[in-house]
Amino acid sequence: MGPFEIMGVLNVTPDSFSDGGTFDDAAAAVRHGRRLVEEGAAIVDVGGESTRPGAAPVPVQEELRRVVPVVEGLTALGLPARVSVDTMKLEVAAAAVEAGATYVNDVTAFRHDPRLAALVAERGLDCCLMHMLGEPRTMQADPRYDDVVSDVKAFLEERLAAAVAAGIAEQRVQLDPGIGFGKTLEHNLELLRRLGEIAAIGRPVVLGTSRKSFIGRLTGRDVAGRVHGTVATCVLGYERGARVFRVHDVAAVHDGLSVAAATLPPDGS
Ligand code: HH2
Repeated sequence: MGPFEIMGVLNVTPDSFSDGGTFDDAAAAVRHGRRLVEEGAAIVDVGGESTRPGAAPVPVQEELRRVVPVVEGLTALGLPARVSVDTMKLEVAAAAVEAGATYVNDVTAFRHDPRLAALVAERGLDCCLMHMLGEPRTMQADPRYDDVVSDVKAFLEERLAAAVAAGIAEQRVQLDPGIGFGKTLEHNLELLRRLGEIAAIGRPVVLGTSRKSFIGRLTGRDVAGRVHGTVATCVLGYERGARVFRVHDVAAVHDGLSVAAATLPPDGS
């Protein structure tokens, strides 16, 4: 892995908060995935279920119908990038892996279905374990922590231990503080300020700030206007130890991180 990796977001959903409905045709989604890689994505994260606050769960057959053809299409292109599947469902992860995905991004960190951990272990896949308080339907209703950074860190350490206990090699695991998942504006900012405490766990930190509402709160911009704010969070996150950046605007973030990486030592110290 270089000094940083970009995970390009490819949502094949009618209702994602920033790109919903744009790529609900598989061929258009595959074309966009190729473009993300051309712009610098090392991972393309294919998702068929929105996890925005208040989102309704998607039936498994529908999620399979959305995700599998896109993973197949991207794999067939032989791109210089890994394909990731953003799902909490075993059936969807298993089918995506059969279609060529080698990375599982589960926003429940294997709590929704622990059999996902067994799949990742057996197939030697990479995975991202993310912190979320509650579930998407209700997570933004008055989230509370003793200390958000310590609580998130303890959670990620516990989920890392559970993943290793399930047979996943530690070097396959990346950790994500879950910006916006059961967090107020102040919780998100505190996590970004003290991201180094999460990086100190010793696994690569994934940061998913892209176009999120806290950037809108700070800038007054709608989703399409949040790219500059997103780049700022990625550059600062990189300085504080994040190494994988899950974003929609790959070209802009790649530019920002290339400059940041050239001006900072690669270990962020
Ligand atoms: N954020 C979203 C979805 N998946 N996965 C990880 N690891 N980290 C994140 O921060 C993260 C994630 C939400 O963003 P998006 O995919 O753009 O929207 P939606 O959930 O509405 O599809």
